[in-house]
Amino acid sequence: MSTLYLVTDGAIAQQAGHTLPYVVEEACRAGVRWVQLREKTLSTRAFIELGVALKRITQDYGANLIINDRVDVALAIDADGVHIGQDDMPYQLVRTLIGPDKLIGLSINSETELQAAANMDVDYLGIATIFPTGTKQDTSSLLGLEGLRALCQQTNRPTYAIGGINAGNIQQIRRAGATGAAVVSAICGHASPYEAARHLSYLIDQMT
Ligand code: TZP
Ligand code: MG
Repeated sequence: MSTLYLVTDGAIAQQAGHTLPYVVEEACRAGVRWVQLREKTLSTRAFIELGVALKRITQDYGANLIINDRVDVALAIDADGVHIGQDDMPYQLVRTLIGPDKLIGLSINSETELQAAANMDVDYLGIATIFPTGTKQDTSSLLGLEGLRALCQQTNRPTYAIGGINAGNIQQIRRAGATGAAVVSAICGHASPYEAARHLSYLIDQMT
């Protein structure tokens, strides 16, 4: 299973001339098995409709569909899990609401946050933010490769790095000890999401 993780951004996809279902289908076709639906501006109704459309695609490929922030949306569409950040619903509440069988990912940016996550039964850690990125405005402080390495050394959980990852640096992410890499613009904003995903997954999975 590829360790490349696609996080969606409808606006970036649209600028590149794509719909999100198209991007997700192309990425899955290229081997991506982790897809996170991350929508900050959609109405709840539109979010659910998009989630249902993406679930049909991810299910066909046996890919995990994770919903960012919105536990209610994840429950409504029977997604595979939820991704939460430090300001979102606390882990224990999310787990109670979605049950033991669903996946939960948690974003962390520091050793303190890593330690706090130690007694949570999270399925993976998102490690943010690695490199400068134009995709998210309110990013946590930049960790760089050394910061990523330090955090990865202190946990046995699967770790997915995010922030400014592209074909030029994705191999360094694995060299620093992360399980995988999560990308937004490198796939959503590419003229060919299929080619981008295929190349990125080739580069990162070559390192495993
Ligand atoms: N969290 C930290 S950085 C980021 C998120 C969602 C955006 C990463 O986007 P890109 O385009 O892969 O740099
Ligand atoms: Mg969040």
